Amino acid sequence: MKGLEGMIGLSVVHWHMGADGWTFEDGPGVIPDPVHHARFLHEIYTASQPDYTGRVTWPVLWDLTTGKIVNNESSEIIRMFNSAFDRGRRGAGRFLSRRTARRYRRAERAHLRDRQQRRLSIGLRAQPGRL
Ligand SMILES: N[C@@H](CCC(=O)N[C@@H](CS)C(=O)NCC(=O)O)C(=O)O
Repeated sequence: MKGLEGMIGLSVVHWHMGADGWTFEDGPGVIPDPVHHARFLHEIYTASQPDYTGRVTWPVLWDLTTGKIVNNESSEIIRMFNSAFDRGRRGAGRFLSRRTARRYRRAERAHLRDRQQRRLSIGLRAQPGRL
């Protein structure tokens, strides 16, 4: 994808999330973690930040140079891949076409607006006496 296969590795967790979260347990489609040889995804979060206690979700973008998680937000990772590697790499295309990227941003804005409106109306219902 975008000619980045040689630059960006890929690991895939097991489809089943157990009591201790996502694992790299052997299974269909699983690609083990070659950096930490982690058994659980949470090991990767604590390798990045030892006192991490938040949610452990995928995707995760890991930086081999700094030894830290760069980002775990899919929409931001897509945006980074779409723009970060464009300059100076001949032959590397865009991850999304400009048109698709525009549509994606529009849909994302609409989604955020909807979510905000829903939260607002839930907030108003929860506090009917206020405002
Ligand atoms: N902020 C994340 C959320 C990702 C997310 O919820 N991933 C799911 C798998 S598709 C997950 O790991 N869920 C585990 C959990 O919520 O505990 C994103 O949209 O990229």
